[in-house]
Amino acid sequence: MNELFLGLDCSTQGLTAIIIEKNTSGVKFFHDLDFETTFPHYNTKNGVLLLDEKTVHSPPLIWIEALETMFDYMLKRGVEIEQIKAISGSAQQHGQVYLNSTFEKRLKNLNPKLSLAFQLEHVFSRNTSPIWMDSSTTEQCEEIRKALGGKEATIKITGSDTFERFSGPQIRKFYQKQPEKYGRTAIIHLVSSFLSSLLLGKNAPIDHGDGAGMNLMNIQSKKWDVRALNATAPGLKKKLPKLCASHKIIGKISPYFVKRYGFNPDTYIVAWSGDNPNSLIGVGLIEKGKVAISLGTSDTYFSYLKELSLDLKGEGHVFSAPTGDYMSLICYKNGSLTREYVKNSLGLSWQEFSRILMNTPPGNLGKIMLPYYLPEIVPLVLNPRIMRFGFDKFDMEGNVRGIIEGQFLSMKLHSQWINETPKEIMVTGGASINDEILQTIADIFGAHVNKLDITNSAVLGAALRSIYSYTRHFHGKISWRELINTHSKGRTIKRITPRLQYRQLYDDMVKLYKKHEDYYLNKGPNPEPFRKEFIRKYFQ
Ligand code: XUL
Repeated sequence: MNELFLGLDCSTQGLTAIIIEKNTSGVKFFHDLDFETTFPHYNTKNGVLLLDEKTVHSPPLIWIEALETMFDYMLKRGVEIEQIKAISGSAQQHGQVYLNSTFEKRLKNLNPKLSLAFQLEHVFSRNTSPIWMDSSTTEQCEEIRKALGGKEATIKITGSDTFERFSGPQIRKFYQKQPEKYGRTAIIHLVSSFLSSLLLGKNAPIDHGDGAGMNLMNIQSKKWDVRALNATAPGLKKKLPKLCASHKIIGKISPYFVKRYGFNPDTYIVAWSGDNPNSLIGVGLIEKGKVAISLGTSDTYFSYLKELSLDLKGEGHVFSAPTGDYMSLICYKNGSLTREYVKNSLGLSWQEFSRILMNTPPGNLGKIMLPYYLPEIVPLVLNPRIMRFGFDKFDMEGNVRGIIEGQFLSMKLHSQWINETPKEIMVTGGASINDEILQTIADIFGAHVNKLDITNSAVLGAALRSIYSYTRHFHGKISWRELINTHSKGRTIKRITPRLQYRQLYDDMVKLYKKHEDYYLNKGPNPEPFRKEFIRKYFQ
């Protein structure tokens, strides 16, 4: 009999679904919905509402409408919905959904004849949700960090320093600026636990992976940390869902979906998690030695950690991994939107962009770009500006190579704390289809880059997590290795080799890049003589 498993991924820009079977690597169903174009009535740009340069929200109702539109589409396509055994999901991390006291009552009394978005329109105590792109909470970050005893103490308690986009500082800002609305908030979900609550028909727990991105969960005990709660907002504990292990089966699907879409009443819901923890599974990182780079709206660099190992400098994060171990992560806000901005401002198609990248010399003739089109997380840049050294915005070649080298030199520089010199990099996310970008990554890191046939590894990871939990529940043991071997291992469709002749050049260029970053951000010495020296060494 066909045992099907559904994974969903609610990212910044869209919702994706995948259906797979337990014992074969084939994909039974795959579909993507883009928020901006499918739901234009929410007036989002790339799925977000830019309220001001630092304040970035999304309308949570769009996520509900996307979920039901996806199920409508599955029905229309004749998907064997009743054969789905378990569902898990992935969502952009950190974003919060603020709900009033009617939320759970409404979830329990949904009318299957009416749409979900219609019935849940009034459950919000805040109509928009701050998301991970928001950087408006510097003040609150400082207050919480101070209350927890400083940066190192904060990192030791929560796994990360306080960050503008993390849920705790965001909740504190809401409490400070809109205390009445905070008072009327019965529960605060993450995007992941919000969506799993819909499927479950009641409030769902937050899993340890996504919980670690809040500055509220103790990274050792995996419980809400009383000191962090107190430093954030009064009465917060009562407003937070429970925490649970990422592999937990949190219940069966709500009768609403059984009646409206024909799901089997015995379909199990597995805790949802953040997109990065899900990707870790999707690309098959369950042991040390490999790292992954995700090229999405955000670019992230992550790896599996057997043991808790913190970045006391404070740029990176440690989250719980779906395996119950840990993962390290560094997140860059200037990902695909910045690449797209540079491409568009030069009037290029992606094909032309790639051709230029292929035909320009590694090292960019000594031209250096600091790629801060948006406020940046690593390093912290709150007043963004693209900085060019040795060229201007009209130099087509300089800009194309400049943006790609700038992004990945920065990634190489700021990932050094992980202490893992990768020999293999798994690359995922939309831009991973671009071989020229992947070649630049391979050259800069001096590592093989593996390109996968499924670019959305988060949605694949979600489906795999649902298989893992279901099988563990019904058949006892299942190993991650077994699952990864069946579903992730054979997905490498291309292996890009680093060109050894550029190793020394890029080692020097990372140092040169750092001098430019120090100059611009920390008032360091003028890097121009070093840039000239680099040009003399490699291009004259
Ligand atoms: C991770 C982060 C982003 C979001 C967007 O810390 O902020 O990667 O999860 O998808």
